[in-house]
Amino acid sequence: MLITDFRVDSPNVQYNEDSIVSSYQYLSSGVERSADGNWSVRPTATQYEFRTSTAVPKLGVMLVGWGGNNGSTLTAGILANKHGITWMTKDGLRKPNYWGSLTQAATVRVGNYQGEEIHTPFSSLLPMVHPNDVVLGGWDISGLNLAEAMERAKVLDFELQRQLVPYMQDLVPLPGIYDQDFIAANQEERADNIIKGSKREQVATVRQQIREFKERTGVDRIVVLWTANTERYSSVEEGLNDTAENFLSAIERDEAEVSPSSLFATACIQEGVPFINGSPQNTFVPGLIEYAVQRNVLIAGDDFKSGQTKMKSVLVDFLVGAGLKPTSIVSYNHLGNNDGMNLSAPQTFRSKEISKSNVVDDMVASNSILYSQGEHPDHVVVIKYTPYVGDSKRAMDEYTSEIFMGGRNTIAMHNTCEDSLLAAPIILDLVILAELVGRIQLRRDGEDAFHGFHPIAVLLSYLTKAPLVPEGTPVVNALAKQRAMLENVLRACVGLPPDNNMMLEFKC
Ligand code: NAI
Ligand code: DG6
Repeated sequence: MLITDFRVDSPNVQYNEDSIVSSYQYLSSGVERSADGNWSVRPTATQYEFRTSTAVPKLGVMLVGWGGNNGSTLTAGILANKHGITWMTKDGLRKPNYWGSLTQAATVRVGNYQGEEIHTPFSSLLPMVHPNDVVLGGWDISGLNLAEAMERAKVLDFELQRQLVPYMQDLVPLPGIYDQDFIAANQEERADNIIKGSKREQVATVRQQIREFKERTGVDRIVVLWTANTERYSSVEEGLNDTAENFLSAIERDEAEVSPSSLFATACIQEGVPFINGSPQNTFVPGLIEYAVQRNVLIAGDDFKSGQTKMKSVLVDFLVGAGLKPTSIVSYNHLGNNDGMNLSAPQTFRSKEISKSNVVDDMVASNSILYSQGEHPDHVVVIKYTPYVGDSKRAMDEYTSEIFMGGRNTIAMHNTCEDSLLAAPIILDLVILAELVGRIQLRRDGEDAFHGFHPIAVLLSYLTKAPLVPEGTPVVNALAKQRAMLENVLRACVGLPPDNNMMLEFKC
């Protein structure tokens, strides 16, 4: 059964006019090693207080790459939902939905009522922005309006597109920062909507564009998200981008190695606006990370975790968790959209190859019964541009594992799906959760003042292939763990314990 409206009845939770305050005991465990080499594991209990503002703002979402497949598909999806647009297909009448969005289409268990499991929408855990209320805007180096961009993307049914044109034809992307050195040469043809000037001037222009958008739309908060082309990696060099100071002076000097995505992120940090990177490149060079932390502005990334990788972060977790040893993972995919065309250049492909390749590391490292020190499965990632299939990506995976007594198990998978229909709901979750995370404050026992989470938003890891984390923080790729982290933190904010699945009440 689904309940959408509930209150937590506990002396540890207070519902105030503009906030929910919960007093929370965080149970964990610490590991220690004595001088004589003996290990001990000690349960720990730390008291926290969470304070979540319940004032849901009017949210502006500015997409870099707004006119791309993801950007136009997300815009169309929101407008279709908002205006209740239905459309006929050969399979019958279709209605808009937000399927694929964790916040909008997934539930969490809150308890049991007379033997029946009770769930609530993820979005009912804490007050969140509703996607229909989001005000969209953004940039693109291609000047097509959003109706034309939707047509170019060839993702949505014609009958739906036809009805959306009046809502989308007046939406025109702002000019973006184009640097042909960072994306494939084959993108040059569409680059007709460009911010001119030095890098310092480009940052100033983006800042001005953000301010004007805020003023024009009257939004309370803005989140910026990069869903533009995958860039090549920037070279990380001492004196160039290794510290915040060096990075900022590299912009002043108009250094060639500062990428457009890093310039957008800089403008956002200077405007105090969260910036999320949905592509795989190293936008967040060390100096930029240091800058975001100094300014305490939320950053998150990298690379949406949509299809093949999501499956991988489930399957390998299952195999290793079951005591089976994946020894070879071969992930092949072909696609024919503009993303595929851009990734056909070796340097941009390399960025994607890196983010797709590191996703099993934590699962392999978790089991040294199966893997010896430094051992890793063979892991191959292939992407081929095949124009004919358009946005409908084909992903083929082969997982070979060693099993009991020298046996071998091979699992092969074939997945066909419109890439942008997987990515668009993830973009929504990223911006909705980034906004929410900004409204949560916490303090540990002994701390005087409330403060926000660390500006590197690890809580959004579920949605990214290569989660950006503060130095020294373990990177978690396993999907179930990522979801549990997010869900349990939100539960803590309303004083609910983690769902431990013990169900002891049924075992006596
Ligand atoms: P797309 O190529 O259709 O859209 C990208 C848009 O960005 C284009 O319209 C392009 O003109 C624009 N652009 C390029 N550089 C720009 C800049 N500097 N400033 C402003 N606009 C710029 O690609 P798509 O399919 O929308 O994907 C977007 C990004 O998301 C890609 O990097 C892709 O690798 C990444 N991604 C996509 C996933 C998916 O499932 N669709 C999953 C994971 C990541
Ligand atoms: C081909 O791999 C193009 C890419 O942009 C992917 O479609 C995207 O990164 C999604 O990857 P995955 O592994 O999450 O399906």
